[in-house]
Amino acid sequence: MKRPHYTPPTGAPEERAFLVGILLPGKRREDEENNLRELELLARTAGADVVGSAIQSRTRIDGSTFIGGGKVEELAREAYDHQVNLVIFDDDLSPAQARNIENRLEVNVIDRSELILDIFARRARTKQARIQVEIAQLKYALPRLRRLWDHLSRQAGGIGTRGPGETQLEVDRRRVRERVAKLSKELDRIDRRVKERRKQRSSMFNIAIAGYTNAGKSTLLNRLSGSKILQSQRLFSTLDSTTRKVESPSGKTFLLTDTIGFIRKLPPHLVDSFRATLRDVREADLILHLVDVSDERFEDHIEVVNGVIGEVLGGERADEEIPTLLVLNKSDLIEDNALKSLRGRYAEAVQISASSGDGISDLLETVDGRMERDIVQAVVDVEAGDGKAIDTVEKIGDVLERTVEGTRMIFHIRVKKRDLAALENVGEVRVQLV
Ligand SMILES: Nc1nc2c(ncn2[C@@H]2O[C@H](COP(=O)(O)OP(=O)(O)OP(=O)(O)O)[C@@H](O)[C@H]2O)c(=O)[nH]1
Ligand SMILES: [Mg+2]
Repeated sequence: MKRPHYTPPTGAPEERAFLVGILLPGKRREDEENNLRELELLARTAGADVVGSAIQSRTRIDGSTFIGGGKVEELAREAYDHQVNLVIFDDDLSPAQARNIENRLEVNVIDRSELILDIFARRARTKQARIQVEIAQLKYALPRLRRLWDHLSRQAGGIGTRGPGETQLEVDRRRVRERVAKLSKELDRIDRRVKERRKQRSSMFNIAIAGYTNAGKSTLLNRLSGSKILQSQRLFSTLDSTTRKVESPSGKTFLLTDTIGFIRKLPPHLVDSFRATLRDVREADLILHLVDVSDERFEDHIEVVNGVIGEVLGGERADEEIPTLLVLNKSDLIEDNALKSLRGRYAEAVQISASSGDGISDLLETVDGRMERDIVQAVVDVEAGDGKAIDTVEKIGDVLERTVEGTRMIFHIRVKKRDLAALENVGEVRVQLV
């Protein structure tokens, strides 16, 4: 049950894909064309050969076939003419819609979510990433099991292979649910181990790089930390978080984390199961929101990223806004005039080129300033015998000096403002800002 639908033939000739977008009233054709370009990039990343595409204008979405019966006929002709073996819709299809279209076209039909899931499945390297992807895939497949059976019967062909009865489907559904439960438990275990390791860095200033896929996040982390994480033109090169220690110009150290990229219509199951990986974003003291300004749609990308960050924060820290610094990347690819106008529009943002190194010192200085604003020095006065309180102080604060006065222990610490409250909650502690 690993990859229930759309398993590309390994080593076989490439898949020949045809892309379909839909244009509803009030939407701009230009935007849909851009969406299809991005879909093409995704399809290529998944190893398919894109041989054609079409944008269908519709006044409304058809419940049973999404684009309407007539258009499905047209599509069937196109698919035949182009010798296509895969049709990819830019919008999400319901299980029934996908099934109906497939039955007519007699080739596999997938939507953007399924394609993204497939790419994630190919890219996942670590155990954690693989489990996260598999959970998302299974949850996606659950309401679509009947369609999977249709695929199988189509391949087998003939009478008597018409697919399962309800009982068989029920058994399958139960198996999928059991597998999800088992994987979730395993993920929790990994997650707890990671959490343990992370505890040690809670007193450090944590910065997460977030951004649209391909914005240059890994390139920036490499530039700032001298690491060599894979940076590539393909989408979703990074599926695991990497954290590195970086020193600012004034000598303050912070932890910088590069994590998965976001994209328009990132399947919700995926965001959900990548919660552990995205913890770095959720628990950051500062988010560097990296934007590829050489992409003509970068403003849409900013919106998408803000949306996903909102989802990631949902629940925890929902009412708290994590300080964010907008970083305009790939400035080497645009004209001076355009740069100037960007500077006017995003006065607070920093312009950089992660690949050439331009603007990096500005960025570090700005980060330095943000840390300065967020970190305070405090004197904490604790009962010397209160082991728990002392533990907490040492964990939360960066201890500069420790002295004993009678029965009291006095700490001079640097501490994040948002951790002050936690300090005041343990035992007999007196905190005084200096
Ligand atoms: N010209 C130019 N190219 C850049 C710059 N920063 C990154 N790139 C290129 O952009 C592509 C994507 O960079 P990555 O660092 O892999 O992007 P990412 O945000 O980590 O992407 P994912 O991990 O796939 O989400 C690579 O080909 C980089 O060489 C830049 O400042 N200027
Ligand atoms: Mg990356």
